[in-house]
Amino acid sequence: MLSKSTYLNRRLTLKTKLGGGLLLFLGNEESGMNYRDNVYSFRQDSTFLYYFGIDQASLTAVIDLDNDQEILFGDELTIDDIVWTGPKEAISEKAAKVGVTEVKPASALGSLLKDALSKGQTVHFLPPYRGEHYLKLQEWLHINPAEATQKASVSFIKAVVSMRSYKTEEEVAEIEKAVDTSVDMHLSFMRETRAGMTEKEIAGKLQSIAIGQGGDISYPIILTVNGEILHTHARDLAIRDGQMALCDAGAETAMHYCGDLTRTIPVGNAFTTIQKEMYQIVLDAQEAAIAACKPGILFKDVHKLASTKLVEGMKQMGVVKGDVAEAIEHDVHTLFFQCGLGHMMGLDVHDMENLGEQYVGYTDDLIKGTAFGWKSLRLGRALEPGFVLTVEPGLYLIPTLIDRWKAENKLAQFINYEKLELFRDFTGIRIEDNLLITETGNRLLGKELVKSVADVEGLRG
Ligand SMILES: [Mn+2]
Repeated sequence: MLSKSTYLNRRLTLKTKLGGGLLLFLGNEESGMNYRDNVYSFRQDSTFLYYFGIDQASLTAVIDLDNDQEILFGDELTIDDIVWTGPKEAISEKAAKVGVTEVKPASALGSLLKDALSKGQTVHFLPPYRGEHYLKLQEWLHINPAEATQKASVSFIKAVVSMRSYKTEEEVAEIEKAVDTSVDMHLSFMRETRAGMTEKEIAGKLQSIAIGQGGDISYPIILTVNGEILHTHARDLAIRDGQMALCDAGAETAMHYCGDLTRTIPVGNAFTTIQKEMYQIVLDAQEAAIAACKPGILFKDVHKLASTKLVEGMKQMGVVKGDVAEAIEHDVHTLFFQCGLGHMMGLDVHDMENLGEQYVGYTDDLIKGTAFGWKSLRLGRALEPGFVLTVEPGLYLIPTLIDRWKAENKLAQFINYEKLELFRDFTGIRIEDNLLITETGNRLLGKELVKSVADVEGLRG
């Protein structure tokens, strides 16, 4: 938990951004895996954490702007509960630590909302993403679950985004803690991975590092010798010399600020010649992109810059032909780079993604693209000091996609399909770091994690 004044100030600022009505903050519930009491690891809603800081299930908070009230709803433990859980700090004590003085039982919320609706007060809520959110909105506000997302309050969303997007010093310190743990996970991956291990065996070790340092992983670890499958997870598959292993893994701290790093290594001691050349293309693209990140530049343009570097590299490999700028205008890069260059990062690894990518990564004047490749770019807007984001270019040779484009002879004026065939089973490479936009440029967050070919191979010796 941060200081009481942090939470008081955040709520005060939020209140000045919204004219009136009632703000509803849905906390998260415990969630049963296979029966009610055998639960997934609890994760509180990030916006709830941002304004109320209490990392506990079954809480809801209300800010009544019209009557200047802040109320936390939740039930204190009964003696029956304590038999199983042991004594815990009371909700009222936790509430006091974040500057909330009014705590009511959970059952009092329904009537309060009913009352508000009958008085004609607007109840603002954020887009739901868990089953329980939809049920609560239906019960309390009579919102049809199918319409709940579109009925979410745009002014509330925009107000939250306008605050959570700018990380304060104390948040940056917490994010750097998460990145430092993520670096430790990657150092273990880069030093200890050996042929014959399974993907799961390695991923399991990395998760234990995150838990051992007081938090957990910030998303399921991607650890694979098939880096071209963007969101695959570790399998019971023994890895072999000659392959590359891609690890996309990050930790979150006990306070739930996140890190998100990716490295790609040779399973043996060294990259093959072709792996090395392709790796260098991705690294050059990443370094060019990072160097370009500063206040004022559209991240969409940084994405385009990275795409250009990737296509220039693929031209050197003989796979792309013709004018690179023209090739980019035709989206040739999406054959190798189908996703976005990066995203905001904070209390969520894809920060505020549940609030809507258009509101978080774009603006009223900059609408998110819908074309293949561009639709996966979560962040496009102009960068500002205080933004924390990832920069993660990659080259992904997806056999099914290559076959599809080849069958259609798609953009054949720019692609040497004969040459491309040699890369059909190349797999994929990604390199990802986290940075803070400063007044003059940017700063890499966390301890340095090596990434040059020589340094990576140095750890593999
Ligand atoms: Mn990422």
